[in-house]
Amino acid sequence: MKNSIHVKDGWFFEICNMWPGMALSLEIENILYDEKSLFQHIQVFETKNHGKMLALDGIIQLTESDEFSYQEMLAHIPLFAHPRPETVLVIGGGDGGILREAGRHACVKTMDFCEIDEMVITVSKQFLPDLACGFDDPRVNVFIRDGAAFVREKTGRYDVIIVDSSDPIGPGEVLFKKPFYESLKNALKPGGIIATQGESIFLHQDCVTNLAKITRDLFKQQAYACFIVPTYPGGNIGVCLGSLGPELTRPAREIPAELQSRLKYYTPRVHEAAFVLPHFAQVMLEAL
Ligand code: SPM
Repeated sequence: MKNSIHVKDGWFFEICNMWPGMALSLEIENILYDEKSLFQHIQVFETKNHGKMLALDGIIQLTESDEFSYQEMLAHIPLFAHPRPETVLVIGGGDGGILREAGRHACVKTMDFCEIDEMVITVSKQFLPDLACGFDDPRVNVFIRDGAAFVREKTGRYDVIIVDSSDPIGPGEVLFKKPFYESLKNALKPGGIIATQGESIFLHQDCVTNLAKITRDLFKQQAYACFIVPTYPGGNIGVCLGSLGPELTRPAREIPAELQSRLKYYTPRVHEAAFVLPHFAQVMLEAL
């Protein structure tokens, strides 16, 4: 299943079989970058109203207007659920946004970062410096490798692992399968937490239930949180979490006032609220 790239009359159309019968369109002013890497088609657009936009294989990964929501929630939910995260692994997310957020935690000592496509990092450093600043953190160690293979070799190494994947089409597909989750669990220290890009509870119910089943089988605690990202289809996306110990649905630590003042989406109350799901989703996940 491949996406096709649609740009017509000054508009970018995101059209994908994963959300059939609908398209997400943004008005664009310029194409800043348009090349194929070994793995995928990478494009950066200047949009009319949403700042710069990064698309991979025709799917919007982020826009400057609302990227804060995704990066903050995928990073701060697991990091604040952990009482003292020191060793962190980030898989995927070559734009650097998750590293930027994880680096805001003073207790974090090292951040290993594994991305399969080096060109995404290079392009982000050139066009998206407000995200790629995440790579400037001296605690970051970059590995250009297949994330599934990388994590398979690690045992008992990380307090928190965050998987910022694209959708399960193309290079991201393996990151939605059980063997990958088994490796993630094995790579955690006792009491560790994983958080993975969990797709939309409205648009991808098979995917969300599959991730919930996998994490329920493997982890002591499992939960799904969802939040708003206007420039993803349906305007929402989720994070699937698994924990070897800590409660996931509320922060284990207080957020320093200085850090809170720099965030735009995450607060301790938003953390808790993100796990309160609409009734249909609650029924769907409890029925597993
Ligand atoms: N750091 C930003 C990278 C974004 N990774 C996730 C992108 C998901 C895009 N598709 C969303 C589809 C939601 N149904």
